Amino acid sequence: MLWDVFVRVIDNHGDAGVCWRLAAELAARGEQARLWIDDPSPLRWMAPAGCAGVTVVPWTDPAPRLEPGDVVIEAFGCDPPPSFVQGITARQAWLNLEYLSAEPYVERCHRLPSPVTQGPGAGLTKHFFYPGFTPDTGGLLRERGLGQRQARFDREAWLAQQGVVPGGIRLASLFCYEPAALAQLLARLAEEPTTLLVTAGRARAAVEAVLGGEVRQGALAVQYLPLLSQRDFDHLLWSCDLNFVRGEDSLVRAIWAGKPFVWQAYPQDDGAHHAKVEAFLGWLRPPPDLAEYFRVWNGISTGPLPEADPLRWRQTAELALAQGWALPELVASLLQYRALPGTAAAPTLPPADEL
Ligand code: TRH
Repeated sequence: MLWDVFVRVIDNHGDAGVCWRLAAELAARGEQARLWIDDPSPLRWMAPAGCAGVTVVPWTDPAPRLEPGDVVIEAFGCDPPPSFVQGITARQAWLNLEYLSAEPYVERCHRLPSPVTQGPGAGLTKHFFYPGFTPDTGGLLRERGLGQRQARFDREAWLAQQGVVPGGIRLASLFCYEPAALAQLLARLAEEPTTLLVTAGRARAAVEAVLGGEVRQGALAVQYLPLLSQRDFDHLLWSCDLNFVRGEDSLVRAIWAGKPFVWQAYPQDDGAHHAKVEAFLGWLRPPPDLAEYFRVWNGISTGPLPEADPLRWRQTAELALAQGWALPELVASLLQYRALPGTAAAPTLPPADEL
């Protein structure tokens, strides 16, 4: 089947990152995908090799005139162009893919219909589709073959390629916005030999704002990374003993890495991200010191970063990995949904997921 995936890049990398991953995984499962994106430039570094089965369609104004495929996925309510919507009929499934959250509304809203009352699509019905952390949601995106890739991964060789000599010391990665506790974190990491691999963009700027031009503080050495491909971003997470991630896509990748992680939710002016963090902690069930660590990192608590017990941190990460693997896989959920009667005819059942 042909899937049209629409996304607008608002800011940061998550919109493009999630939708590229989704399109690539549809293609890996034998589907054809067109990724309509208003700013394809991040894909040059995220996915330099492209992907067979995925066509990137620059979403220009006016939009290219293409007939809708079999399924339309509108990511994060981005409103496909009217000229395209005109061609959608009841034959197509039209889904509004929403942001990942562990909040309870996700289960309630997953698959709810959203009748279109205005514009060229009036009379049609879209359906919400929510990734999530329970069996009654679409689940988490996890590509086939991830386990095999991890098993084949050569950590030392990859680190050497990045010019990193781990030398038995603690290795941490940092992908964050501008957490208030950053200076505190750097000081804490500087207490024992640590190399901190800082990702390009906001994380780097935030670290530079604390350290200035210095790349050493106490026992801490900072190394700035270039923008990595999504594959190499995974390799980074697999290589480190501790990962700081942000937004949604890298959170999922940190879970799959199975290594201790701390997550910074996308900060919202009204503090809505606090509920998101708490809901995630409800799923993760970390020990209290680690939960407090998440809260301080997200500005929910103003106290000092607690000393988290590394062993229990590792156990939490292992539990998250196991819980994550037990969830539905997002692309498999989409394929199953598409095959249901009433969501437009589907010729075959989806391939069984590797679970
Ligand atoms: O970049 P983000 O902060 O994206 C955010 C969130 O998705 C947020 O919810 C959304 O509202 C906002 O954007 C607009 O974090 P996220 O979601 O983890 O996406 C980062 C993507 O970038 C992910 O696919 C990994 C990828 N990446 C690389 O491929 N290479 C890199 O070097 C880095 C730093 C990231």
